Amino acid sequence: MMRRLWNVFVLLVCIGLCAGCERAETLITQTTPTPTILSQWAIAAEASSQFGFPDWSVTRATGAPEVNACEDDSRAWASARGNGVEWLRLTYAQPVYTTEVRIYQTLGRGAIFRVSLVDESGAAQRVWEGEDTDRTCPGVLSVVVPQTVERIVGVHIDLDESRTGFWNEIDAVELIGVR
Ligand SMILES: [Ca+2]
Repeated sequence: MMRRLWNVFVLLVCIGLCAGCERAETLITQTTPTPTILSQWAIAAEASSQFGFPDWSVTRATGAPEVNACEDDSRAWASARGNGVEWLRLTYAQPVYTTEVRIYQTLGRGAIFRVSLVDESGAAQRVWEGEDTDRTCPGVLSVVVPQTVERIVGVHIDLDESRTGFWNEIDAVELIGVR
């Protein structure tokens, strides 16, 4: 009798342990994954004009920064005329809920007057407008935004080079966001 009771007790303990294991496993699978912050460089670009090709062309604004000086350098994008309204649009491989854009400038800083984010439908939304008063060169214009609702795949930059009367060369544009 005692032995049978003991066997029943052991069986109940095993069932309890297994149920506990199952619950623990369920809890683990329900844990929300940590959001991945992704920093990326443009894979393609187009612009209103370019000074040359391949030097100073739009492709020079793709990829990571290459110029570590304030100078006229063919590894950065430059417009054809350097004295009027221009635009530069970058495309990225991974759509992200964007939190920041960083524009790496290597010459003639001060012409950028508007920055917009392009979502997967192609719609552009303005996130910054004004005057880039920081003259640090080479330098980065950082535009921090509340995390976007739409996933972003592009950055559109508007410049007015009549503000500075000179070429505003852009070496790279970094897009930061949550995947
Ligand atoms: Ca470059």
